[in-house]
Amino acid sequence: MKKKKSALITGVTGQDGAYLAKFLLDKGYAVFGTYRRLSTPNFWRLQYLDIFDRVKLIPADLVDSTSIVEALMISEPDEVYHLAAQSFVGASFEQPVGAGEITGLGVPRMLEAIRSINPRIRFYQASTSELYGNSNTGVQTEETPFRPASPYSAAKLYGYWITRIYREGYGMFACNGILFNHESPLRGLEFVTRKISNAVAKIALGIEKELRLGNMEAQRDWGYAPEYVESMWLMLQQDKPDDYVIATNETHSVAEFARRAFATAGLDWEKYTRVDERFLRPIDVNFLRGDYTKAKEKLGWRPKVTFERLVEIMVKEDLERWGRWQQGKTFPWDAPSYPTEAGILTRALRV
Ligand code: NAP
Ligand code: G4F
Repeated sequence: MKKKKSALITGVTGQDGAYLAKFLLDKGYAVFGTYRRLSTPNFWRLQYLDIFDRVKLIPADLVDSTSIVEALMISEPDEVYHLAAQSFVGASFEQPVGAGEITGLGVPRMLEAIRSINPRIRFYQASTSELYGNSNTGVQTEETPFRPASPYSAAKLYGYWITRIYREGYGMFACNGILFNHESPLRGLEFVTRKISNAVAKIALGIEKELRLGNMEAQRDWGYAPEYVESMWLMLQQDKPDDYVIATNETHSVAEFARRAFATAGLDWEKYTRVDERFLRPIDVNFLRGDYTKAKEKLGWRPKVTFERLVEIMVKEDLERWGRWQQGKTFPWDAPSYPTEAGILTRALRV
């Protein structure tokens, strides 16, 4: 009998890791995923998608090469999807060394381990539209120059190039997916879209009174995460390794997202939203818009869920969750145990 294809996902507990695990399980893969041994494990997304029992979990940390080697030896993968990172841009200004150590150096730790164990393993690197920074060229393609604007994106730039260097230098099948922002009800609460949808739900149900945001003029190209993970898989099924932009080619501001989100719950956003300088970054990326023509032509990939529908999906799901919570129901979910941001002290409070 033909052996099942096997995939190792680093960061399987995150938004993309969980959706990708589900996608690959549905394709018949044996799915292994690395997770961090925190004092309290973080498996809610896998439970939410009802795949917790089907993913084979391996403890590993990107700062620990031995644990990466172990994960590869246990899983013997055909494909590795390297998604683990310290992925919150705001936090990278607070922990720039951690960003370099985990998000940057984590990539060659993966690639070196693969090269020595089995260089035929196909490798996906989670690159990002943050690489463009404020390159101000309008629509961004695979050819647009990078100009990182955060410790996070500087670390991702290293990850991007080291992936290309292993591809060109050692002939490894290593691809960069340059993914623009993608969101979903499984998005972490630190990120602006989920922060908004969660707050809208709480305000609509009388649990919270206001929403505090930073730069509301920032514009992003926001897509729907479950669709984006398919592109990762498609990249690793091609004859040749390459790099691809994955995006919607549409841009909206944070203010527009907030206005629509409140409107979905029948509320006027201006009554409830305030600017709070704690959420401003030392440098921000003002405008992102990706041209996914190459992905469409070579991978046959295109986005389907519109911006309007994305906002609706996220707000409705958070409304539904908080409604169930008010009825005393319990289910895998992050928001009830998330601390109020008023208690979080950041460097911004000192400057
Ligand atoms: P996410 O939800 O924040 O997930 C990040 C994952 O990395 C989590 O599983 C986390 O584990 C793990 N991780 C963090 N530090 C680690 C370490 N030291 N060792 C091992 N694992 C560690 O991020 P996401 O939205 O799914 O994004 C997935 C990847 O795509 C990230 O690399 C991100 O930078 C990149 N990306 C995301 C987007 C987007 O819009 N979502 C766009 C472009 C690129 P814990 O659960 O233990 O924290
Ligand atoms: O939701 P964000 O934190 O996402 P950001 O910085 O664009 O990064 C995300 O997308 C990248 C792809 O481009 C990924 F590589 C990265 O891992 C991550 O997934 O912020 C979006 C925008 C920023 O301009 C930010 O300044 O929203 C602005 N914003 C305004 N108020 C806020 C807030 N962001 C957050 N997180 N919280 C606020 O209160």
